[in-house]
Amino acid sequence: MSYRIPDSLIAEENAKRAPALEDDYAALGRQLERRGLDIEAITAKVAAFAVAVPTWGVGTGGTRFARFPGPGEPRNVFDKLEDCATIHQLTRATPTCSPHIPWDKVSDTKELGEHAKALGVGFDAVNSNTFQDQPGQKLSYKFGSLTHATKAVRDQAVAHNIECIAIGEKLGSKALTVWIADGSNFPGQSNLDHVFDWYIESLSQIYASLPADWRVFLEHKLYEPAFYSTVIADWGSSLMAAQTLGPKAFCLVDLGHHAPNVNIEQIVARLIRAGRLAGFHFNDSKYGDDDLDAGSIDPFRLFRVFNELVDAAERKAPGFDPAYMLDQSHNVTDPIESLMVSAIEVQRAYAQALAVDRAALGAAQDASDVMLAHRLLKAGFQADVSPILAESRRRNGGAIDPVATYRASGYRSRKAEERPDTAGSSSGIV
Ligand code: LRH
Ligand code: MN
Repeated sequence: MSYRIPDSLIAEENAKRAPALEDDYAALGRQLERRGLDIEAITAKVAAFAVAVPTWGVGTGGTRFARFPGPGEPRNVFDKLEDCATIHQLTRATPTCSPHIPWDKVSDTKELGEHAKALGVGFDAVNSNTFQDQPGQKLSYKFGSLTHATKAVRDQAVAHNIECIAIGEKLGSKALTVWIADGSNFPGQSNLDHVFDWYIESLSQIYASLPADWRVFLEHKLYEPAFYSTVIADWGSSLMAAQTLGPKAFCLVDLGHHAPNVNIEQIVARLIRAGRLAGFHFNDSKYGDDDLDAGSIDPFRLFRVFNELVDAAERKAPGFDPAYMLDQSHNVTDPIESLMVSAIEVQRAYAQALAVDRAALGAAQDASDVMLAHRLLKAGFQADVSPILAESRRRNGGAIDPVATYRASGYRSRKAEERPDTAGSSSGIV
């Protein structure tokens, strides 16, 4: 029987921290009340907030230079789901995971679904992969996949995406995320217009295979692995494609997929306006698509994104139903600790955005009172909402301090015993 953290240990660890939490929660409640905000209303929303964990994120990630696996690496998707379940057990913020095919492909998908159910984990959007060649694959994706100049390659990539939908259906997913690496490294290498035609031609076939209640999420990315042009490089190309394909096509925003200093929250506002915001791959970055932990480099940016999301929810923006997922690579930390902390930092940005006095902000904006408007927004970001996050975990049966409780459990060293090092286990990215 593989080790699971006993709920009694969580209760024990919580008992040590409950008095301090009650104190801090009451103090924050009084502080927010003075600003006309009800802490209970915020806590209730935070307790209902969920972000999906990437199955590919629970193994140690790497770069093209190296990967330094840690002890107890997940050996296969069954181990990955166990670790996803542990993240949810402690944070109560990650009830679903986002699978990646074929990295998570198994011979018996039904068995995988039952394993996940037994662990109390569900499935969010399924991700296709035509950015790598698989062993035994007939045609290579070296020069592209859904937009390859050769129709047979495009058809092979379309077939893979349709297979991902079939697998996702068995697992209970309701969306397919399509990110393609297609692009060029040399001016002249590809016709920048033809490739978009082929993208629409291929996605139309995938779109036609979507079950009635499914959505397709188009993920744009400025560059990498293509370093001169990328077919779906920005939100404009993604939105053009979504609007061409039909009402079930939406635009997914991976925070790391933009040029430095791009105003991502404004892109979010525009996609909400168009009714085409699919949702997010949350992470953080300083230079390129660094896939660092969400909120670790620029938490104010994450807050500004959530400010747009809370505003859209409050004004009941038509078609507003974003999917929240993490997409990170954990090269130097225990992936479970990084994913727990990242899920909490995403919740923190949400709670801070809920701690903005929106009526006063709107009035200051309408009065062009620049400094008052800015300070009203910053007041949300500057509120230390940690007691709200901990209290929502405690109420949901999670750990007041997930990282401390995880460490107290010895989960990682138990997994190191259970999961003998399998050289070259490709659990993380690369
Ligand atoms: C591309 C990406 C995409 C995933 C991959 C693992 O950079 O963000 O979402 O398929 O990372
Ligand atoms: Mn992504």
